[in-house]
Amino acid sequence: MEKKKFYITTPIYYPSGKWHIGTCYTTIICDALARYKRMQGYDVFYLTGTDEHGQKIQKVASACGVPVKQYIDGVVNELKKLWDLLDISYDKFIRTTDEYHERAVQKIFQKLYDKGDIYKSAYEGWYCTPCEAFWTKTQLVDGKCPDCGREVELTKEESYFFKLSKYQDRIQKLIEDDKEFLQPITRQNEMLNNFIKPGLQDLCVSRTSFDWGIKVPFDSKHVVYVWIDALTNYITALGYGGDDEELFKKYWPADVHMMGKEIIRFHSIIWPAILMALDLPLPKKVYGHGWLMFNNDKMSKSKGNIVDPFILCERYGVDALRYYMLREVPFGQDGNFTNEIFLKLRNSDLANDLGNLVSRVTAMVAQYFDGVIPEPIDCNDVDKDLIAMAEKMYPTVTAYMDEMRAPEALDTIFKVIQRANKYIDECTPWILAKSEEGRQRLKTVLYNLCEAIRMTSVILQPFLTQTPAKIFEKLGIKADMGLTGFDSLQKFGAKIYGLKVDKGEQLFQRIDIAKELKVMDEILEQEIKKAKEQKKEKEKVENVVTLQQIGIEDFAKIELKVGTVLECKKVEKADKLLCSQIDVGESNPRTIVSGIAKYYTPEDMVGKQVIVVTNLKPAKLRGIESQGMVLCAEDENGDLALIAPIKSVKSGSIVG
Ligand code: ME8
Repeated sequence: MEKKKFYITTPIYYPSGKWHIGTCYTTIICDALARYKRMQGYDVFYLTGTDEHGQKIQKVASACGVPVKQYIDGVVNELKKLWDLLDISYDKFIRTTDEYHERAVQKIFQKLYDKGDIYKSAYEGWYCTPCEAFWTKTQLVDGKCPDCGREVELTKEESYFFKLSKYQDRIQKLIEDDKEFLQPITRQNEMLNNFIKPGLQDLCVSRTSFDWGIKVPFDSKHVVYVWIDALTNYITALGYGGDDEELFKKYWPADVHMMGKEIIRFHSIIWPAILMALDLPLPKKVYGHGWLMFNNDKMSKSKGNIVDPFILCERYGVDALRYYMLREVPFGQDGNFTNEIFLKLRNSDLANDLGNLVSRVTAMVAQYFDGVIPEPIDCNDVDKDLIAMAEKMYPTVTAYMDEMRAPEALDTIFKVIQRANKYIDECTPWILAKSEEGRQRLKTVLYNLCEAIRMTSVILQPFLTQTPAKIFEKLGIKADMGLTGFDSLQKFGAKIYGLKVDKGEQLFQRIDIAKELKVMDEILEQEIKKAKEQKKEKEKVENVVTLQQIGIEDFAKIELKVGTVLECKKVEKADKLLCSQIDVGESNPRTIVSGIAKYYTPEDMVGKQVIVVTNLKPAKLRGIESQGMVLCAEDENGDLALIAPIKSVKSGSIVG
């Protein structure tokens, strides 16, 4: 029988270069789902990748003085390392700079244009360069970008538009009628009321103000702008628009597009409209998860309040991080990360509940039965309770996973683990071991415990990628024994007796929480310090790169002359200002006020030659009309120096 397919995607990631645990959330949850479905026998295709075009990335790369592609290659390598570290089992990694994607996007753009769904017009809006977003005037907050609070520019440019408005009714019907399409359900009203019902506007889908993008095939002045390039990755990755569409035929439509809540709008409105325009089937589900916050605050690179997944995995293990992510973020809501809860959860669930269970049971098998799992003899009621829970576990967890409720799924598994620990206390193996009759009973007890451990380890495999294999090894279970797949979960009672256990090392060493918290706080402090420094650096770079290049004719508009300071005095009640009389070769000296009193005394100034901007509009400073500006250089520490010719020249000499 042909396997059922399951196509799951994460968004493509911006190559922003600093990865925090929040960024890992989408890939980890998708990974657990993909692994779960694979173990259920589905033919799974799990797609992730990177979103590499746009002005922002072009600017960052040019600020680093590296060709854009080369810069991104480095960042993408780092991201792939992270996914490897976290055992993300993706089947394909798409980059929007991959040639096949670029070609397919051009074909798609052409097709939409030929169909009349893309047309040329002009766009006028307020543009925020760092966010790469256009805003209408009413969306601005105090005249600034509503997302990042930075300055915006009024921009008008010729653009191509996608006729989103044409699909308004069909999109509304889709969200209203297909209750499965957009999940969780709360998002449906949000989309309907905030975006769809007020009216969908046509969408700007090309830009001419930068060139780091895919060229519009019939108009090379334009590059394809963000969403047509980014969203179509879900089909181009399968070969749509290329030479071989076999994967596309097999896997499309997607079963789940998973993403954070901030980009649901694009996936539940724009993406289906593009697919409608292309006459393609729609994805079955768009799922918007909540955010992972840090100490209840939004994680952000610029705040520095980010937790580095590389550090966490190195210190506490990959499974500890995966466990936290899957366990702590409730269905569709925001989750919170604190170092303390992370460490406590690792100690209580992984080291105590799971780790101790495994080490206690393997130690008892070693002590009482020479390390060989005994064959059970009979069952009593206490056994039945444990057995019933273990047998119910698979259907319950499956139902939760079908609804993407990983926390409840893990809770179900850990309840069985806790039940097994309680079972030890109820059965008191150490007392049973003292009598011959007790030893007979002990066989059943230890078998049941080993079987409960096996079953929980089997079902933990999609969630924790390293611990289950270690447990199987301890129980003497090999991959080819048919004891590690989901089909072995239907019934309690697998043939594991006779296997030789190996207690080996502890699965999770307990952590001294107070001590570790100190270490983590120190790491965080350093991150925050680093972020502050980087922010300063970045602002400087942004200031430099946002200045447009000018032609010589623009430079010629500025008149610069050498001046000689004849007199200089402090400006009253103004600590920073000096007022100088400067000879710039005219009939009278100019009065010029400068903010340099912290660096130069009036005595220092007299007799000095300086460079003066002589055609600057006069401005009043503290009631004095300043008739020009003296040029200075300032370094990043705020230290300041006057600019002067290196040998004395005639006052009024032209600089240029
Ligand atoms: O949005 N908690 O890329 P991206 C949970 N390129 N999830 C988080 C998170 C947090 N603190 N921070 C980030 C993009 N994410 C676009 C997508 S798709 C056609 C284009 C998640 O790198 C975020 O919600 O900003 C998203 O799902 C993923 O990381 C990539 O975000």
